[in-house]
Amino acid sequence: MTIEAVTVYLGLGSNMGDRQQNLDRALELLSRRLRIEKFSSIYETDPLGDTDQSTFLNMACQAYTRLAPKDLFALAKGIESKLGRTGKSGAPRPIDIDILLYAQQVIETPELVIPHPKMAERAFVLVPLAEIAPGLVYPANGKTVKALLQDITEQQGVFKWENS
Ligand code: PH2
Ligand code: MG
Ligand code: MG
Repeated sequence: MTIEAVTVYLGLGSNMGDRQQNLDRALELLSRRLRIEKFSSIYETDPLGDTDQSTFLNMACQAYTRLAPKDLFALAKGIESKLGRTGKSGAPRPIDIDILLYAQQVIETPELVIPHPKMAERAFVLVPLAEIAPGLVYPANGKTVKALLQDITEQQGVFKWENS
């Protein structure tokens, strides 16, 4: 099904193997199917949730696509598998590709929830996202990404990665 092209935001993270190369390869594979318009710097971030794992490299990108949400999700999962991701959702991973926002749509299906349910509380998502889209509006509460970031008191653990 062809649908109208939309702007989407993706969050990428890696904490296994050659993390920077994993991000580069994921972007390269994404760019075969999406028009990547902007990407943030890379940040090294302390693990959130299960803190007993290696530090992450995280970044965000803005893309333009005609893929429907479920097809974009399938693309992201396919690239995760291609780059060697296995195991449970919280486990260390060569690459995690999360759909943060799909236009201003709110989608809640058993497989896929957009906006990403935890994005508003995670500095490792908001810091890179604010770099490329500070004025972007979070549909749930009408706040901008910049405002969401200011709401987070805990911004430690996110450092600009020297190589980026
Ligand atoms: N992803 C998680 C859980 N915790 N912590 C950091 N720093 N970066 C992540 O990408 C991350 C995390 C689940 O996807
Ligand atoms: Mg994910
Ligand atoms: Mg994730």
